[in-house]
Amino acid sequence: MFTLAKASQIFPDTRSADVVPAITARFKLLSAEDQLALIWYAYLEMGRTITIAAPAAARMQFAEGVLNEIKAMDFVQQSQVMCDLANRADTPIGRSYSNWSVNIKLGFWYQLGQWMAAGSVAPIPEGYQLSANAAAVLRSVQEVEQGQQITLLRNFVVDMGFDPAKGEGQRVMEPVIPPTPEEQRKKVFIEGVINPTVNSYMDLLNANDFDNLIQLFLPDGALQPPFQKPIVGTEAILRFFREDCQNLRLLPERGFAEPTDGDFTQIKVTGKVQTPWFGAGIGMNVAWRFLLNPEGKIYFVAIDLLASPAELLKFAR
Ligand code: ECH
Ligand code: GLY
Ligand code: GLY
Ligand code: GLY
Repeated sequence: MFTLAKASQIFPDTRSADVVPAITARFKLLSAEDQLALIWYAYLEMGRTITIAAPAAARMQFAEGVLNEIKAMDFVQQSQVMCDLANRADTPIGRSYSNWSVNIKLGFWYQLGQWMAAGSVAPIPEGYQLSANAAAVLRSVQEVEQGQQITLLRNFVVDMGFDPAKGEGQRVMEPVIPPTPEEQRKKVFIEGVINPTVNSYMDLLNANDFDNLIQLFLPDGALQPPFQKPIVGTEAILRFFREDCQNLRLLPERGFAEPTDGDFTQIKVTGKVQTPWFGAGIGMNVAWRFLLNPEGKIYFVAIDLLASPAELLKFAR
């Protein structure tokens, strides 16, 4: 009937933002110096139009030791640490970094960025000249929409450091906050979709209620985040929710459901997602592609970052 490979092909007309992996691949070919300078310029420019929220103390405590170590170094050593991270060199700091959850990594760079701006951590050298390739990659980053820009920045940061266990090691993650109390929860409305599983999925994720959210999935169900491989099975998906999905805001707008093979149902929903880092400042255009079994359990859901806002309205039969 359905395999994971077949499930991932539902709604094949959905166009995701292929520019993101394409630009990421070009970025990876640049020297460490170029990578850091490019991120710095892109980050400064974004900061002119949107505000990034300061990370919570609960998150920063995990990076604090390494941050203090870096702060105590001289500029030459600090630049070396940053280049080593970009080069994915095998260093103690590179190994610590690779064990941190995505949000701790982002918080770490947020702090270094603050210190660079304040002059207490080595800045990008004044008048630094990007190579021609780096300048071209920077232009490409500047040309995509903001939701795609922050996805690129996030990708760049996630890929740094040195991970001997290739993602299989023990993760350092911030504590899981309690779910939103029942009486404070809001319910989404999705035009064109009346499906209790899909609505509960959105409402439970918005409430950080991961223990109930995971109940919506089949034990061998899968969730595929944008530009990633599917995460398969209860344990791995629950870990991902706790580690990477706190305080997201899902704003589904409309959708379309239809029966498919073996009494399964496939449902496509489009709308926006906000990350706690940028709040309402950036709405990423996304699609959710659900495949539900006859009992309404989730066998597969993919989240796609859409190529353009026009994709929000595309529901091909
Ligand atoms: C400086 C220069 C030196 C080098 C570096 C620097 C600092 C860079 C900094 C960058 C900060 C970047 C940030 C990016 C945040 C991006 C967040 C994104 C979130 C996307 C979330 C989505 C969620 C989708 C999902 C849905 C589900 O239904 C299931 C779960 C899930 C400048 C110092 C490096 C500081 C903060 C893109 C799409 C909807 C799949 C999660
Ligand atoms: N529609 C704005 C964005 O996704 O960046
Ligand atoms: N790629 C979206 C996330 O994991 O936050
Ligand atoms: N300040 C960003 C976050 O809490 O995720």
